[in-house]
Amino acid sequence: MSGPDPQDWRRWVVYQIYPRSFADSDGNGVGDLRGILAHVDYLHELGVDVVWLSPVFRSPMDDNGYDISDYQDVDPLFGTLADLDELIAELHARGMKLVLDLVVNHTSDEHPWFIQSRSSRDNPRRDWYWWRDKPTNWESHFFGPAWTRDDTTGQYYLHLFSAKQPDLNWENPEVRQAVYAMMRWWLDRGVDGFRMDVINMISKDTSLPETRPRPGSAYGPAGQYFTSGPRNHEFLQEMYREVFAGRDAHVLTVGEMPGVTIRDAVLFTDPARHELDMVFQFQHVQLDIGANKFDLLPLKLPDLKAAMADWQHGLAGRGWNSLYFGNHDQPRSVSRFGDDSPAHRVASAKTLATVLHLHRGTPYVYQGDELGMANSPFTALADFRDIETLSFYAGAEARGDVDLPALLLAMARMSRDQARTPVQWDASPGAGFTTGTPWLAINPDHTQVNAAVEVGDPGSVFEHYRRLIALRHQDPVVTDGDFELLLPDHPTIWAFLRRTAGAELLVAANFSAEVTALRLPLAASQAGDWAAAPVVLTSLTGETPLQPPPDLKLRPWESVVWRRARS
Ligand code: TEU
Repeated sequence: MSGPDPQDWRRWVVYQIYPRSFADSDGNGVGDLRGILAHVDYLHELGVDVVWLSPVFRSPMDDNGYDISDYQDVDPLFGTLADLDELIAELHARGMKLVLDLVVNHTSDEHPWFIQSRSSRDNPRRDWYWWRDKPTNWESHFFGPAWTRDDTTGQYYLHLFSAKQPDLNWENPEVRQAVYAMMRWWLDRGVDGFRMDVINMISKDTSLPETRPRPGSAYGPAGQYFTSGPRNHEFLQEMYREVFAGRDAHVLTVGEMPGVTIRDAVLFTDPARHELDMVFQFQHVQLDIGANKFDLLPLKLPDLKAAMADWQHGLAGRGWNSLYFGNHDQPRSVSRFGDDSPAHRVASAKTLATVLHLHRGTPYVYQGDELGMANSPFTALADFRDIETLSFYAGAEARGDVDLPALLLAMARMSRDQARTPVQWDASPGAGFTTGTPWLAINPDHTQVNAAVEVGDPGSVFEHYRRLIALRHQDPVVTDGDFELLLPDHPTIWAFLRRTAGAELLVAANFSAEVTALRLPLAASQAGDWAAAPVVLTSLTGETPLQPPPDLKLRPWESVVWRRARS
């Protein structure tokens, strides 16, 4: 089999590092760049092609670095610019690339641009942010009003997130040029791409209309006035021309886009339009969420399969998918979509990875998912650190309209802090993450779930990820194959085909703790051929499937991948 072109970005696998929680080199309880440097061989062994670093820039850390006060320096908490240069060099030396987080919908209120902007109504940078005499009734993503009054001038400024994250005014060409200059500076320094934070919120409806308030509230969500707004495509095309065009190597770009539709995502990712390589869509991570993220709904597997399949078909041949079940804003995927009980955690973590990575698109491995890390047993308010979680709780407490013990239970399932517990390197008290007191408690299960026991153990989640990533690198059908969902309505089986002219993969996964038997709906002409096809990957390492296709009998959380050539 001839392998895919290693220079083709479509075959790359991305690993996300949340630096605060990855590895702490100096014992202050917070992860840092030297901690990452100590683990680059681990990343290389896993086989990932690209590392995406959540923000390491200077920041007051109101939102753990998503509030930036200097885009061109590293926060002392994480290290120095020289450490970052060294990380770029060490990754490059191993054939890996580095993608930075670009957070330019907003800055910190401590960024010099905002300090100048707020200083007087006639400051030259006044118009770099959104100032109005009267606020609208928009709700911020972190709850409460999206406008805050500034005493210096008596006007209000817009912040779609916290009051310490004022929104930049992208209508102003000086703002855009300042952002592009900063991006070029990083690329010239050796960075290979950008993950762009809420980049579909940069173009607002400039008339800033009132929105419909939530029942019982003065404020309401206003997404329709800033999601994929009127000039969003124009701004991204301008960014492409000003920053990416004409560079020697491909600059990898992914836009984080809450609320993006398939129709818009096609426009954002159609290569002919020169905007972005891919977007993070949110459809499949909102299926179990009701009125807000702590209002939990039961998740039905057919809905999850359909959400993923819709994007496969919607972008096929026109754009490109990104694939994720978890990141620093989502709870642990094995706890949310799998089964984190001791009997099924390992098999279900592998099965989730198999299904995700064998869809068409670029897979994102969130730190710790390759170890099968699960949600922590959080019980008290004091267990949480995240601004989104804490401000939701404070609002609920102030209003008195929510059952607080029930809310704590929901927070334990959905809080962003679940993704942010320290990476579990070994069974020692600090989990190999820190010699000090971790900023957020380490999951007590680290005595069993950790890299030291998993690396090299053929049955581990880590080794399964390694095989899965290697499969993508060896077999072009993983990157190139089209996608066909089988059994869309089956409540617990997730099965699909991937197909190129030369080869075909059959993926079948049991998303339940019950042994499940069924016959796959394959055309009669095809069915016989599959019976002889070799297994290329299984979640139950060392076990052979109970039945060859098309008759399947899958053990609890078993997933199997078969491959055959097509003539
Ligand atoms: O998140 C975008 C976003 O919309 C968040 O509200 C996210 O959907 C939510 O946290 C899920 O519960 C990005 C970053 O990923 C996030 O960490 C930042 O807090 C946010 O932007 C502001 O920069």
